[in-house]
Amino acid sequence: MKILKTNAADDGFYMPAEFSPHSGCILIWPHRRDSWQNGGYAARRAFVELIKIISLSERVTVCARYEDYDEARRCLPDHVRVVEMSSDDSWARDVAPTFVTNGKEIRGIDWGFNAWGGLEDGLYFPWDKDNKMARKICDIMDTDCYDCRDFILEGGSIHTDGEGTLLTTEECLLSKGRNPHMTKEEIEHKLCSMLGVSKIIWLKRGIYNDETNGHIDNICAFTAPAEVVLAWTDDENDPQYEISKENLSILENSTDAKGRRITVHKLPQPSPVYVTENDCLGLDNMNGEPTRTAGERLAASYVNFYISNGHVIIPQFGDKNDEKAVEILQSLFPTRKAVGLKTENALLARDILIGGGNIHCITQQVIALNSDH
Ligand code: KQY
Repeated sequence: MKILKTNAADDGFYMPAEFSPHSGCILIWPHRRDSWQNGGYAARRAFVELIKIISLSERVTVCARYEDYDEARRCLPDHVRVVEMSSDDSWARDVAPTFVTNGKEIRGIDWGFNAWGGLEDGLYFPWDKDNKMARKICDIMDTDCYDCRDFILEGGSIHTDGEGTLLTTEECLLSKGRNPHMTKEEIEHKLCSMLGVSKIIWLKRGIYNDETNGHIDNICAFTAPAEVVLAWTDDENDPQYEISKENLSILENSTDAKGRRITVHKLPQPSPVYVTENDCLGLDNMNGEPTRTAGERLAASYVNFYISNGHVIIPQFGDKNDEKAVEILQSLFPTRKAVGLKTENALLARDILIGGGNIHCITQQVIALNSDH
């Protein structure tokens, strides 16, 4: 594996859209007892059910710490690859490399990671093991790796259409805890030069109370070039209403890199999901402080879905809008099967949500070369 100091776009590389073919998917076995309640057992069950679906149509690699390797290996199907790797938590979208291609070769980008805001408003300390994962994963995947550690970025804070357009939020990318020394224009320049995009659509804010400073992957996602889904509520009393309305207006008044207007599909929000006393009892403290408070609103959203080669896998919260979300996404992805993440007696997505994110946040796609398909 070579460590590259050049810019990916100058080398002819770009980031494809998530709905392009994948060669695989990377996840990290959950272990933090202050992120995942009750020792992480419910979260692990959710991860395993998710992995079973993803691995029907693409190769899944799970990184597990030394202490967890045996258990991960025992719980996961034989065809899933388990590799030993240190980590601080389990958010593969944010700590694994962003993969880019020139059509003939795949390379990874190793961004700086500081746990969503470092000492300013980050969510845990230390984060050095997470920060080293992208490079290690490039080694396993046999891809060269761009060294972009001087720029803090998480995979969940960007979405591309693979045709030159990138979606992000100001709340996140302009936050004080990431790259405060850079102007918005400098950040745009960095994204264009590393991801091969030429147009950035800046939404204002992400999902209400999203502790990542409003990652895009919870509020808006491309479903096709010039088509997005946007998390939506009609409830004017919900703080989410103003946020979604403002973003809708931005999207409706934007064109993409190819000059096309954006079609926006509203994806209804689940009713607010709150942390319960019982949830709190199952969580360890972090440095003596609780990580969750009973009554706290979690950043639930159906937009946090994962697109595998064969499926679109959607969080489910036991809500009246669960089926509606699956129906809408099925109509937008006619060549894939839309499925909700649940079993008969468990709301698996809620078990992931307690940790602070959902399906998209715990999965990182490995892109495929066209010749692989
Ligand atoms: O990408 C994400 N949504 C990760 C959130 C991390 C929360 C840590 N408890």
